[in-house]
Amino acid sequence: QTCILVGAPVDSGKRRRGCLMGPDAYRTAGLADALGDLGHTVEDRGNVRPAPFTPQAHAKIHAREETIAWTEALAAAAETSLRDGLPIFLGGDHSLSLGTVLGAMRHADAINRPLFVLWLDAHSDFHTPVTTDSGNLHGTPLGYVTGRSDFDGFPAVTRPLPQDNIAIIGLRSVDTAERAALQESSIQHVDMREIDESGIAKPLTAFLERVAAANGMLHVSLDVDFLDPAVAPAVGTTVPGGATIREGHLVMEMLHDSGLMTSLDLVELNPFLDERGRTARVMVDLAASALGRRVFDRPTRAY
Ligand code: DIR
Ligand code: MN
Ligand code: MN
Ligand code: MN
Repeated sequence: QTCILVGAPVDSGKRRRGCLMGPDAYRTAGLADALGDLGHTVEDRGNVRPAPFTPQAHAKIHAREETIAWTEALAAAAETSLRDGLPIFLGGDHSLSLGTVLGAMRHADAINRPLFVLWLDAHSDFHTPVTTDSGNLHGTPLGYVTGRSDFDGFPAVTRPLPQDNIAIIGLRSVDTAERAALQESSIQHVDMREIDESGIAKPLTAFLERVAAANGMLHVSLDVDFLDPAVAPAVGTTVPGGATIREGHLVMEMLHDSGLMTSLDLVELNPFLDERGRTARVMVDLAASALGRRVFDRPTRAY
């Protein structure tokens, strides 16, 4: 495959700074070589930059205009790179996914295929600018792409992503307003209890079967805090009780076996909080598993 690395040093989606260093941390940790060693062609397109914007003061929402500018720039970058290969977006905080998922939706529309989204995260990121408590837009991408209201000033979501096409796995920090909205929605929402009770492969298999049955494209958004902070500490919003390294690799290997993944976000890495690039290296290893790294060969899974 052709893997296209797209740097997205977005740092506007929350108040704690440092995610802007993420793309270079992944480069330093050897992402391109890891994918090249697996036989892929790797093309690093450098970092995306937002168009100039005029910051305005808001009582509630942090850095709204900057995040709008990033959304426009990244939607365009995602749409373009999806035509040429499998883009891997090097974040950057999770507000970058307002843009990458929007771009993936446009691309899927253009080639007449449905888009599915797998969200690996401790949080559900299903807020709107009205329901958010924190005012941090990194908590809103799934609200945005599903067409929830009040995203004034952002690019219009003309054909919202159907809730049925989304799975969120790893949940353990869901705000009150999100909880109500999620439980009423048809988004597949898998919390840590379900993972503990049934294992992570079961809900993932159910989702991948739905993607395959619809001949869908699959955008995967991997938030560092999906993982337990004991193994992935370099993120501003750690929540104890997360996925293990083994669960992370199982998910990534299953994604590769399925042959379904068409784009990938690596988000929320804050190298400023890390020790010796440890979390960046974990994320690079997970990305490698998603692109085919194996201990031993396994048969491809036919869905
Ligand atoms: C929280 C944090 N729900 C918010 N969201 C995070 O600010 O709305 N998402 N960290 O990954
Ligand atoms: Mn997130
Ligand atoms: Mn999160
Ligand atoms: Mn429910």
